[in-house]
Amino acid sequence: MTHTSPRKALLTGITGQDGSYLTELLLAKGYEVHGIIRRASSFNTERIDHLYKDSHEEDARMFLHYGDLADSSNLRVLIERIRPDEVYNLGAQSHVKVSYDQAEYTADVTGLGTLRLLEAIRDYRERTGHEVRYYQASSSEMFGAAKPPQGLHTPFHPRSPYAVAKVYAFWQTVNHREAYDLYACNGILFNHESPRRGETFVTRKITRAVGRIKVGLQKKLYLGNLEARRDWGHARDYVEAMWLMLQQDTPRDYCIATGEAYSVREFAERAFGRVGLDYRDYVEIDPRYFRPAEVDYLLGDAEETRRVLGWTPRTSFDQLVEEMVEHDLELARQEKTLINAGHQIALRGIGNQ
Ligand code: NDP
Ligand code: GDR
Repeated sequence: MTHTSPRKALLTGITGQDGSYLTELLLAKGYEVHGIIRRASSFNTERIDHLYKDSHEEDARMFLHYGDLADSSNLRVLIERIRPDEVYNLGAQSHVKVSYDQAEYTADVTGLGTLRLLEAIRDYRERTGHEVRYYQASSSEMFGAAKPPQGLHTPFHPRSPYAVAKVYAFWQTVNHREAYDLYACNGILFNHESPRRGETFVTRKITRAVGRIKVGLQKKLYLGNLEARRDWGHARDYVEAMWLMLQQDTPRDYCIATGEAYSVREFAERAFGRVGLDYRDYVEIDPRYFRPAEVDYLLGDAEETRRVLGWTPRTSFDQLVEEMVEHDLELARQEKTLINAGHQIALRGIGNQ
C-alpha cells in the first residue's frame, strides 16, 4: 500500500489493555489513530491519557469518538466519517466469569458487535471502493476444553458465554473474508498480561495484592481455581503481531502464544516470591471465584504464525511477573502515601470476578 497522507486506524476497545499498547505502536509508526469510547459517568480513558492531545493542537494524531458495538448506526457513521485503512476490533465484554452473569449482553457486544462492524465495513467498501483491512480479537478461550497444545487446526470447544460469542465472531470474520473478499484476519491470542491488565483478571489481581500486602494495606488474597494453566505472554509483544497480520499480502488467521504454560498457583508463587513472601501464607480459596465450567489448560502452538509473520514473543514469563510486581508495588506505595495523608482509597472491584 502506498499512502501520501498518514494511514488511518480505527480501534474499538481503545481504552482497554490492548487498545492502549496498540495505539502507542500505531502512533509510533506514523498512523492517525481513531478510537471508539463508551460514554461513562466517570472518565474511563486512564490507559490512554498519556497519549492524548487536544484535537486543536496541530500534532494531535489520536482522536476519540463516542460509540458502542451495540449501536450499528453509530458504527456506520464513524466508518463513513473516518475512512479508516485498518480497523482493529478489540472491544468486547472480555471477562469470562462476568459473561456467565451477563450472557446475553456478552453475546450482543462480543458476538453480534463483530457482525455489526463487519457489515458496516462491507457496506462502506462496496459504496466507496475504499479498501479496509480488519483485525478480529479472537481468543484461545474458543479452544476451551480441547486438549493442549492448541493451534490453528484444533477444533473449538468453548466453555463460557464469552467463548461462544468469540467463536461466533471468529466465523463471521472468516465468512466476510470468503464471501466478500474482505482483508480480514482472526488473531487467536492466548492470554496476555501487563501492568495495564484489568484488576479483576487473575494475574493483575495477584500482583495488585502482592504490592498491597507487602506495604501492609491488605492481609489476604482470595482466589478460585489455582490449578488452571495458561500460556501467558506480554500484551506489548502481542499488539505487534496484530499489526503484522494486517501488513501481509493475503489475509488469514493466526495463533499468538509463547508455547509455555504455568498454573495460577505458579504465577502466585513467583509473584509473592519476588517480594520475599510465601504465597501460602496469604492466598485463600473462595469458591465464589470458581466458574460454572472451567478451561483447565491452554498452551498455544504458534509455530506456523512465527514462521509466516516472523513474530516472536520478547518477554519471558519471569520478566512479565517482575514487571507487573514492580509496577504494583510502586502503586501500593503511592496508595499508602495517600492514605497516610488522610485520603480514602478503595480497592476497585465488586468481589466475584
Ligand atoms: P479489556 O477488557 O482490557 O478491554 C475491553 C475494551 O472493550 C475496553 O476498551 C472496553 O471499554 C471496550 N468495550 C466493552 N464493551 C464495549 C461496547 N459495548 N462497545 C464498545 N467497546 C466496548 O480487554 P483486553 O484489552 O485485554 O482485550 C482486547 C480484546 O482482545 C478483547 O476483545 C478481548 O476479548 C480479546 N482477547 C484478550 C486476551 C487477553 O489475554 N487480554 C486474549 C485473547 C483475546 P471500557 O473501557 O469502556 O470498558
Ligand atoms: P481468562 O483470564 O479467563 O483466561 O480470560 P482470567 O485471568 O480471568 O482467569 C485465568 C484463570 O485463573 C483462574 N482464577 C481466577 N480468575 C479470576 N479472574 N479471578 C480469580 O480470583 C481467580 N482464581 C483463579 C480462572 O478460573 C481461570 O482459569 C482472559 C480474558 O482476557 C479473555 O478476554 C481472553 O480471551 C482470555 O484471557 C484468553
